[in-house]
Amino acid sequence: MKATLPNQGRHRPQSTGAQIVETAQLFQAVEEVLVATPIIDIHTHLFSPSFGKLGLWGIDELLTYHYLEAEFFRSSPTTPEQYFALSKTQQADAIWRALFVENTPISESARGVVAVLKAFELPTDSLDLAEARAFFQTQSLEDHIQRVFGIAGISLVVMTNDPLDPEEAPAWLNGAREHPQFRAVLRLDKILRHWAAHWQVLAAQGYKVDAQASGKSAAAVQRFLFDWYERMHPMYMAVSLPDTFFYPAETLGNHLLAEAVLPSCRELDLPLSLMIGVRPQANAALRLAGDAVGRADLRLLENLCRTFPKNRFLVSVLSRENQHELCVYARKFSNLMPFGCWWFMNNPSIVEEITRERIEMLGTSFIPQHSDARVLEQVIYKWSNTRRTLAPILSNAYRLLAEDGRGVTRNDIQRDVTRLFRSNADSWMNLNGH
Ligand code: FIX
Ligand code: ZN
Repeated sequence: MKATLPNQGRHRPQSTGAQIVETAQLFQAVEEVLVATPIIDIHTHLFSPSFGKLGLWGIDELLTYHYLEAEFFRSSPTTPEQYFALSKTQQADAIWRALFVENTPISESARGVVAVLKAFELPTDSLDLAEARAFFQTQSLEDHIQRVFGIAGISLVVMTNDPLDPEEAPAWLNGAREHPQFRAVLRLDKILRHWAAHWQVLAAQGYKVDAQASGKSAAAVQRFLFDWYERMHPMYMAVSLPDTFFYPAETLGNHLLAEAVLPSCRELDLPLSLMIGVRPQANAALRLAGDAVGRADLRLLENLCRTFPKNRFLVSVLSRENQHELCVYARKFSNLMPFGCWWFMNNPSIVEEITRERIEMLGTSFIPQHSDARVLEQVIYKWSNTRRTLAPILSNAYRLLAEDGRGVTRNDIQRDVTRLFRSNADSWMNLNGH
């Protein structure tokens, strides 16, 4: 006797609000819902206008993005020393010439710049940047932000804010104005990874800390975090961790993580974002472009999620080899939320693999993507690429479901896309539906 699959033979009551979408129409329905659903971008390096020059935008910043700098050095005889001695304009001209004129811009990051130029109806094959520069120079930032967010289909970006950054901290202390579409994050790398170089800044501000983070240092760090929580109202706390990071381990960073950061996150009801797998400065001559990737021992996640069950961990991993383990750990611990296809993962070939295995193992209980945008207009191509990559993946998941006995309505598709790109973040970060 042929096994019957669940629901086979029984007619599922029509879902309210819409009919079952025919299999042949699934791709179009998913595409339309993805385009129509404003996305919450949960990790960027963007800044709202009140941070002035910290907020990067325009063609010269787009071209001198560290992803493109790394590619430039492979297609030009210019050495990093020679390049970094140039002005920003000269650097952008050099990158445009090498990657967009002398070669075809088919890499993910180069194609992204082409997509931005096209979005503003600027020429995408000019020999120079005169017309593009003239366009961006005539934009007023607030209007430009609204236009960029509209094209990108995003409602909110979450920033990366470092209370120990000498340029950024004064902006907060001088009362940086909150912006409804830019929410803050309390970034902790200088505390958890570079304490030796930064503890004296806290001490100078009156926090009773010492070089060994001994005695009441952890309590003082907690007070520091509470004070900055009041200033920033962050969505979460965050740290980027090398591939060699492990927990537990007798390290100063782990001591502060367990005794200061995680208790503060519990007290303030904030997730902690762990971005794991950087091999810092594999080639320091490339500066921001010099970081590489390494596979981490993700048993650290098992240990953290089990040891701190009342903490919520937002996790992105940089090694392709770690992605599958991250999905398995997310199945074991509901206080673990995988997010994004980070950095070297944010390429369609890998985004497809990661997203398919996440859907297969986690359903819609994960956050598929973040942009990591450092330059405002990058959200345009990073989110159009995400929608382009996800539409076939999600519609294929629905096709398989239909073949196995259950159709979906447009309401089902809207509910799923909203969960993936909004309410998973909203519920974890108390965004209150922004
Ligand atoms: O630690 C991070 O937030 C990383 O995303 C950055 O350090 C990295 O340079 C980046 O921008 C990757 O996209
Ligand atoms: Zn980042």
